[in-house]
Amino acid sequence: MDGILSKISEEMLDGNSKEVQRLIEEAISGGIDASDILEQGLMAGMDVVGVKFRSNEFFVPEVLVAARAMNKGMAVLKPHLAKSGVKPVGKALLGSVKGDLHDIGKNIVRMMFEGKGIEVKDLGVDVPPEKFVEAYKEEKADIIALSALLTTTMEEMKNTVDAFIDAGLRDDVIIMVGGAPVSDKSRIAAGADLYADDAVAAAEAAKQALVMKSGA
Ligand code: B1M
Repeated sequence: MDGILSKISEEMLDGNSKEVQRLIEEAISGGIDASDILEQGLMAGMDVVGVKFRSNEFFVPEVLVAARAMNKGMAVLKPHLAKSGVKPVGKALLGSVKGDLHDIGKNIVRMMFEGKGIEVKDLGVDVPPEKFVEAYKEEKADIIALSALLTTTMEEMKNTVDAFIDAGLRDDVIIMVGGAPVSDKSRIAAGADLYADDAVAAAEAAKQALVMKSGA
């Protein structure tokens, strides 16, 4: 079983979904704990993806390919994680704001969140403020993550924050914003809590906020 976890990471980086799934099955039958496979195989691989993305060694296609392999691996691993009682570090509701149909960056944010052990409910694109609030009531997430790619849709970040205020739920959630035209200045204008300029930073900031929230 030696080295199988790093092999899972390597195959994930190369986007070899089938091999990732096969190795996970082999690791499970070899008695390796599902949480070790998650942390030292898939999540460790996703950390490497993050480093390579930051250093321009990986671009969007490579990230998507690795992320797809991670998802395929997760599908095999999930039932075993549930059995061994591994809980996600928190839950995020993610979406591109109302009027915004761009989702490539949002999808990378989702993969990076999942790579950090954060459960994600992806509400898709063109998500109106009231849908975020409704979904929050149903899902009880910790983080609301808003992606905006157009200067014209950035105001929807503030409208979404305001919808949480109007619903009396603002203090219950951490609201994070991001997307190409978004900056920390726009975060302040929207009344959000966190801003991250890329998907790697977003996942790191989200995990840190969740750890602080849980008081760990
Ligand atoms: Co559009 N588009 N587009 N487009 N599009 C841009 C954004 C634009 C900059 C192009 C340009 O004019 N140079 C421009 C916006 C100008 C502006 O407002 N400042 C623009 C425009 C104008 C439009 C339309 C209005 C065009 C038209 O119809 N006249 C239209 C609007 C549609 C709508 O949304 N209502 C439109 C449509 C489209 C397509 C549908 C054709 C397609 C989207 C396909 C899709 O997403 N499924 C598209 C694309 C592909 C682009 C460009 C070329 C690429 C965007 C992208 O995916 N980048 C873009 C120009 C460009 O950026 N070169 C452009 C790659 C992606 C990985 O980066 O999304 O920035 P990004 O995500 C990053 C970070 O921003 C961050 O992490 C990601 C990874 O590190 N991030 C977060 C993202 N969300 C985050 C959330 C976080 C934290 C970080 O916390 C929650």
